[in-house]
Amino acid sequence: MNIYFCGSIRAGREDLPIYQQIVSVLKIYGKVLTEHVAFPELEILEDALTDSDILERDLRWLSEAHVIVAEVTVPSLGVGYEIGRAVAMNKPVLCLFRPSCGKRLSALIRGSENNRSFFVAEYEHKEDYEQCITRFMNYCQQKRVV
Ligand code: 6IA
Repeated sequence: MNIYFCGSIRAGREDLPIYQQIVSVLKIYGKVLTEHVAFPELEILEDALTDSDILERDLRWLSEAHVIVAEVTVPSLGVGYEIGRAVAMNKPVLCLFRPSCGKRLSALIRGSENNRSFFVAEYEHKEDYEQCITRFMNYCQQKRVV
């Protein structure tokens, strides 16, 4: 299974430790195409690429992905864009949101929830999102998305 993980980069890296943990959970289920989102030294690694190279590469991976998992607590234009493109490609999307951040999730993300192809899960602890990811992956396998 190809998994596309989305998390904030230029919008702020404060949730990086959580992205790292999520990626390690996702790796149980398949290949994480965008593991670099959880790399602390991303800025150095990616310096060789122009922004249009990054966009082109990310869209190629998005089209190769079977499922999308996005951590949406830090509001990121890039993550919102990726989610919108994934929906347009009819890919199943799981958004993970931490309510204790004190902000409300965008209506465009929350409003997309349909419990069929677009899921929003709230979590506070690792066990919560582990469970949500397991349920999402099992659901996608049953639906033969993968
Ligand atoms: O707007 P943001 O930068 O927060 O968007 C983050 C999302 O867009 C992530 O889920 C990534 O998949 C994608 N993305 C945005 N920028 C990059 C990037 N930049 N490299 C790979 N994916 C990206 C290079 C690092 C930069 C700080 C020099």
